[in-house]
Amino acid sequence: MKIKLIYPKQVSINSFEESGASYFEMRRGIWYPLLTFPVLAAYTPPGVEDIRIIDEEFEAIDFDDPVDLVGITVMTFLAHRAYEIAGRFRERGVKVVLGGMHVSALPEEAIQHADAIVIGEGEEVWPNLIQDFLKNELKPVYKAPHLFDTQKYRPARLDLLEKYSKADPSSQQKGYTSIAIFEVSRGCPYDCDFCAVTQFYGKNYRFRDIDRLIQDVRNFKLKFKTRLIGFVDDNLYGNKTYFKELLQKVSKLNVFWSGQISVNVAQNPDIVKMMADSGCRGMFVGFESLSQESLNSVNKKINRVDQYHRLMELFAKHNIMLFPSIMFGLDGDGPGIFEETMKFLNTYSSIIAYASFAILTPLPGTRLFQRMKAENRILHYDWRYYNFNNVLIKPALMSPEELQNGFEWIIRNFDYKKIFSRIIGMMGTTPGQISSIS
Ligand code: B12
Ligand code: SF4
Repeated sequence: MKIKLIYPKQVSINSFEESGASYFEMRRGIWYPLLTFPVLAAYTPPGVEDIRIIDEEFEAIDFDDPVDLVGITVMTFLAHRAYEIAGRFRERGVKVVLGGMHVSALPEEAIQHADAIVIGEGEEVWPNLIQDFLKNELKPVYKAPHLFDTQKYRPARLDLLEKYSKADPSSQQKGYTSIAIFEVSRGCPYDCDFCAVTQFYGKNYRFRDIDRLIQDVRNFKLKFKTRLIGFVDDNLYGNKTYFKELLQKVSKLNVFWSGQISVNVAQNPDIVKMMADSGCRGMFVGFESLSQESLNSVNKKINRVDQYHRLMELFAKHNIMLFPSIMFGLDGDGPGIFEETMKFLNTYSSIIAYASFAILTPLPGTRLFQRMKAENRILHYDWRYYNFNNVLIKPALMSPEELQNGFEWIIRNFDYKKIFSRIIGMMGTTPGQISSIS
C-alpha cells in the first residue's frame, strides 16, 4: 500500500505582497515544518510499504503518481487549496482523507471534499482508518474518542522530511532551515478567544515523558548531526514544575533551542536564567498587543502590558532573542496603535530576531468567530483571506482601511533585512557550525 501525506501550498492573497515581500518570504521560507505528518506516520500500522510526505511549498504534486491513499492536512487559510488537491486525486478514484484544525472546526464542509475526515487528534484513529481502508471499509468520519494520552507518544518520523532539510541554513536553496523539531506537550491552560489551540487540544495541559523526549532528541542529534532544535509547543510554560525538570534535562544535551512561551514567564526570573543555561537562544512570545484593553477584549488574561519591559530586559540580560507576535485590529486598538507598537519594538530591536505581525482573524471553531458572527462583524467567509494578513472583522475603533494600511505600514517599515544574520547570531554560531555536532 502506498500513502501520500500532503501539506498544501499557501496561495497568497495579500494585496501588498510585493512591497512586503521579504516579510512574507521570512514567514514561509526559513522556518521549520509542521510536525503533523511525522507524528501521524509513526502510528501507521504494518502493511503500508510506502509512506511519503509532500510539502507543496517545495515540491510539485504528481497527481498521476500511482498511490492508494492521500492524506491532506487543512489549516483554515489553506482549505481552498487542500480541497482542490483532494478533488484532483478523487477525480481518478484515489481515496482522500482530510484532517487538521479546520476539518475539526467545520466537518460538514470538509466531508464534501473527502472520502473520509478525521476529527480531533489523529494518533488513535489513523491505524483504524488504514485497517478499514485495507478491508475496503473506509468510513466517512473518524472521530478521536478522547484527547490523546501523550504518555503514549511515539518518536516522530522526522526522517521523512530529510529531503527538504537545507544542508546549509543560510543558502537560498528551498527547504526547511531545520527539521529538528519536537513536541513536549499538547494543550494550553489559557483560553484566548482567538486561538484554535485550546478549542482543539483542550485546556488540559498534557505532557510527554521527559526522559523519552530527551532520548528522541539524542537519537536525532546523532543521526542528523545537529545541535539546533525547536520545540513546536504552543506554550512551554503550561506547567512550571514540568518545565523546570525539562530545562534541567535539556541542559545536559548540549543543544541550542527555541520555542514558544507566554509573557507571564517574566514573573519568574530564575526560570528565564535556567532557560538560558540550558541552551535557549530564542523564544516566540505572544505579546499580541500593547493595549491592555485590547488584550482584555480577547480574554488574553495572562498578558499584562506592564510586564512587557520586564520580560524584554530579562531576556536581554540572558541573551535570549525574541520573536514577538503582535496582532492588530483588536477592540481596544485605535489608529495610534501602529506607531506605539513600532516604538516599543524599536526600543528593543537589538534582541528582536523577527517580529510576526497579524491582523486579528476569526478562525472557525474559536470563541472569537462565534462572537463576531453574532455581532455581525465578519466581513466575509472566503477562507483564502484567513491568513492573518487581511481585515476580516469590522474594527471597533478605526476603519477597515486604516487597519489594513497600518498593518502594511508596520511591515514595510520594520527592518527585516538583517533577520537572518540576527537569527544566526542568536544561535551564537555560524551556519557551518550549526551542523557540526559537538
Ligand atoms: C509550528 C507551527 C508553525 C510554524 C511552522 C508552520 C509551517 N511550516 O507551516 C510557524 C511558526 C512558521 C507557523 C506559522 C504559521 N502558523 Co502555525 N502553528 C504551528 C503550531 C504551533 C504547531 C504545529 C504542529 O506541528 N503541531 C503538532 C501536530 C502533531 O499537530 P497537528 O498539526 O494538529 O496534527 C494533529 C491533528 O490535527 C491531526 N491531523 C492534522 N492533519 C491531519 C491530516 C490527516 C490526514 C489526519 C488523518 C490527521 C491530521 O493529527 C495530528 C496528530 O494528532 C500550531 C499549533 C498546534 N499546536 O498545532 C500552529 C498553527 C497550526 N498555526 C496557525 C497559523 C494560523 C499560522 C500562521 C498563519 C500564523 C501567522 N500569523 O502567520 C503562519 C502560517 C505559516 C504558513 N504555513 O504559511 C494556526 C492554524 C489555525 C487554523 N485553524 O488554520 C495554529 C493551529 C495555531 C493557532 N494559534 O491557532 N506555524
Ligand atoms: S496562551 Fe497562546 S496557546 Fe494558550 S490559548 Fe492563548 S494564544 Fe492560545
